[in-house]
Amino acid sequence: MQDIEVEKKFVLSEGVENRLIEGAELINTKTFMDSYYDTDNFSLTINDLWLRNRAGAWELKVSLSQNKDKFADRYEEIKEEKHIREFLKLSSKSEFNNVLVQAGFSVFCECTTTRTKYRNGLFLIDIDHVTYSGTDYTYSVAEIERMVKSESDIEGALQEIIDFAKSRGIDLVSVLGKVHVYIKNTRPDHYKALIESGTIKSDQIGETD
Ligand code: V4E
Repeated sequence: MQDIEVEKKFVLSEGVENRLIEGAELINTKTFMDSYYDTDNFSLTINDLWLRNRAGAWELKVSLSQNKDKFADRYEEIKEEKHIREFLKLSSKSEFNNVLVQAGFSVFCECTTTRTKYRNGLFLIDIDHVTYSGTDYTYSVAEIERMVKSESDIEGALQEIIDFAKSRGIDLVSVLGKVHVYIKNTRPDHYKALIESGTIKSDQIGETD
């Protein structure tokens, strides 16, 4: 049986990082760059589809949330190029980069994340500090994750994550993802399209430094 990731992101404002990692075991720190792709009319992201290349590896995140008001969003992660081509109905005839260009895709966001991973009991905690090519602002976001064995354990695990965060005095506000933040700050037409499609909700918080 495949484990299911239950995860929730939190705003990483002043003091939150220390409260979150108190008593946790440091696992590692990694830095990686992501390039996110879309067409000129935002055909992927208005449908909550996120295509990226991270260190040569492709990944397409496909929203599984039927209800956009749900507290935790869930995404299927398609990692094989062949399956990404199938999902996006792209030709299998030439090299993936060329096929993307021919189909009108280009990079709209390049971001570099320094991620420090901690473990606290059953919780994995990621602290992400993000910079964006061509801008001078930075964004920080925390994620708490728990693995469960079956769908029926998801709600309980999510509640445990929320209780853990509350016990550390962390605000439970709706947070923007790192790519959302870039779109909001740098791509007004794109942001408008995501608000209109319901992919981003206007009350989601994403303060940059
Ligand atoms: C899923 C998604 C996007 C793609 C980037 O996903 P994200 O989880 O922000 O990045 P990262 O680097 O943590 O990915 P990982 O290393 O875990 O694979 S861009 C926007 N979304 C949707 C989304 C959402 N609806 N809400 C929040 C808080 N974040 C992202």
